[in-house]
Amino acid sequence: MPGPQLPQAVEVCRRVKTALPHVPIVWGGYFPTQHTRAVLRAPYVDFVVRSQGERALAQLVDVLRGGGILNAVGGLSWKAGEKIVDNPVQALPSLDDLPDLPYHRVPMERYIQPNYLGRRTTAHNTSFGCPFACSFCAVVAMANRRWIAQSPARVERVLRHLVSTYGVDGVQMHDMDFFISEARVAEIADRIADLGVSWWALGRVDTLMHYSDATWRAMVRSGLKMLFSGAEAASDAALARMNKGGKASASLTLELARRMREFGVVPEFSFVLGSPPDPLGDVAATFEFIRRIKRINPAAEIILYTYTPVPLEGGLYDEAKRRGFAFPETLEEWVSPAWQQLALRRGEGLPWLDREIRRRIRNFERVVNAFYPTTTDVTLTAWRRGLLKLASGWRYALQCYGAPYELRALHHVIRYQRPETTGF
Ligand code: B12
Repeated sequence: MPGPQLPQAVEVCRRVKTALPHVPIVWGGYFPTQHTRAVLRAPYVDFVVRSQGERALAQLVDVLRGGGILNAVGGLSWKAGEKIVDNPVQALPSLDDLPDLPYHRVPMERYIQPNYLGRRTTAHNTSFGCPFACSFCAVVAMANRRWIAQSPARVERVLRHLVSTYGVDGVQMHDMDFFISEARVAEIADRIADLGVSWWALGRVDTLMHYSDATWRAMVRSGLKMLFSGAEAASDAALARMNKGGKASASLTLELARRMREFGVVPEFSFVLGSPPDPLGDVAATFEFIRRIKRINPAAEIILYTYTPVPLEGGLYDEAKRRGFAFPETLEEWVSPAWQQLALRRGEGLPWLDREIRRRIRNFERVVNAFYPTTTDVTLTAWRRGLLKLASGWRYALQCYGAPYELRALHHVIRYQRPETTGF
């Protein structure tokens, strides 16, 4: 991923390359897939694996050991003298054909944490990819609109193993989109219903509104507690500009908030704020929309991001380039504090988001989060929640979001956790 771990990766690789120049260094994942050239320009990175990694990494190791040809490794980018060669990505292997993860080889206790879902929560990916092509999303470059999934039987087997061997009672399904196939999800729900596991996953608003009540009931029975959806925007025109696709619409988001209230599942809606061409208008409309969501379902979590380009030609990226945006060309530039901030999607350093717009977003966020404290923070006691609500009530009622210094001070005292940075 881009972000805080990048400086560490650069530093470690630089040192390894100096100490052990013969050791090949391979990068993979979201960041190298999107910014292959910048990564391979570094003298301390030899290879980049783009897209899915399991098979490609094994193939590369075989070639490096046995002396085969690099062109045969799917999705590999490599240096041939001055030139960089990009091998095509191969068909994605079926996830059921990949071996089970060897959990016993890692200290699993370190990957099991208490949170809103359970006392012993861990993560699992049941699928890879997403068939949509939203113009702000890094998944598109990674999966190129393909989607492959573990069968319900495989998912059941993995979860049973996690429960019986490690005492897991909560699972975050970290899939790019867990809910693409209703039949698969319904069967998974039936198969894991007796496990006593609470779970969380991400899905599209339109997909979830399309699900039958019977499937929703099965999901609830099986322990679904919270569900993340990209609401993205307050208007259908903005959704179209984002190339959200499907049947996504702002009114459907409101309907999902209502439906999830009925089923007792907490929705987590994320927004991509301040997109060109009218960032200020977009921000104001989104604030109003969020207030409507909260009226319908006060438990809904709200996560505010600002549009941060991903290198997808066409759509928003073209508009961003027209406004003077350009990605760094070297890793050294990427690890600078300014680009680290940008990678966090909070709006720093984007030509179309001036200080005033960023300030408005942060102030609004501060007031909403105080008036509706997150349900996911298990350390927030009832009186702390009450205090936050009391202190912010007048601001929320009067829509007076400016300069909320007292709330900032309060958030310092009552250590407040943002869902997007803690895993929810
Ligand atoms: C879990 C998660 C988090 C967790 C991370 C928890 C943790 N401790 O790891 C939390 C909630 C903390 C988080 C935070 C953030 N996240 Co996040 N997160 C994810 C999520 C849901 C899953 C990532 C994951 O672990 N996948 C499982 C691994 C196994 O899969 P994978 O990364 O795809 O890896 C495969 C290939 O990429 C490849 N591969 C990966 N690494 C390597 C290495 C080598 C050598 C090789 C050969 C191959 C290879 O092989 C793997 C198997 O096929 C993704 C969305 C998604 N579903 O993928 C977003 C995602 C990665 N996050 C994203 C963002 C933006 C953020 C934040 C910036 C949000 C914010 N504003 O705070 C922060 C940044 C945090 C940081 N430190 O950088 C974006 C990245 C955008 C981008 N441009 O790249 C994503 C893609 C979501 C999105 N759709 O936009 N995130």
